[in-house]
Amino acid sequence: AAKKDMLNVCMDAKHHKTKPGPEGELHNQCTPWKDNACCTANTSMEAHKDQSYLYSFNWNHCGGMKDKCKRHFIQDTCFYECSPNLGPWIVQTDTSWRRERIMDVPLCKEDCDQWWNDCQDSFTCKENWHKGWNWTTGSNQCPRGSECRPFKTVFPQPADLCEKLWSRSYKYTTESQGSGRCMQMWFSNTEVNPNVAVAEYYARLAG
Ligand code: FOL
Repeated sequence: AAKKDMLNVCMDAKHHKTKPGPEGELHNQCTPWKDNACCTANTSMEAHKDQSYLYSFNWNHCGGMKDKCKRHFIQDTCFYECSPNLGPWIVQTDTSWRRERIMDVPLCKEDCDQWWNDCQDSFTCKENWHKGWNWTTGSNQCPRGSECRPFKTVFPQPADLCEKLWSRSYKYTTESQGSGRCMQMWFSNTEVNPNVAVAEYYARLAG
């Protein structure tokens, strides 16, 4: 696609707006995207709930996920739902719940490493959280035959977590926050969105 089609866009997925724009207020951890977002204020609220209406996804499928781990999943949800800078990594997909997805978004090392570190005392039964759950109760439960194990056993390295969890939405990188070469899930609401420049860089590379 042409470069201009990659910048400042929203993917065609379950809860995304058709076009990015200001939201005034976004909830808590989604606040950094309030000036230009693909999520609505309501989506940003739901992003902070256990088993929200977004995907009825249960973070606590192997007992309570620790808060310090959960905040990374909330941030991932904010980034996935709100970022208008994912254009260079949007691909078509053939699933019931979305027409487009992201693939191989280069995630900054700190974002992935910290996520992995903070989840070391939480548990899960699956490596890929997109597929293969038991949904008979309405939210995801561990499928028959799977076992709850520590995150470290399921995801031995940070890259295993960031790349395998959402079917390669992310690519692990050794680039640092602020380098202009990787995308940040975490940035302060007082700084300009650092991912704007990163998307421009990768859109230019893609021609
Ligand atoms: N975060 C990021 N970074 N990338 C993503 O792609 C992403 N996706 C979700 C949330 N955060 C994300 C959405 N999560 C199902 C499970 C998880 C989910 C959405 C839907 C689900 O219904 N799974 C079914 C299969 C559905 C199908 O593929 O048709 C299952 O078998 O468990």
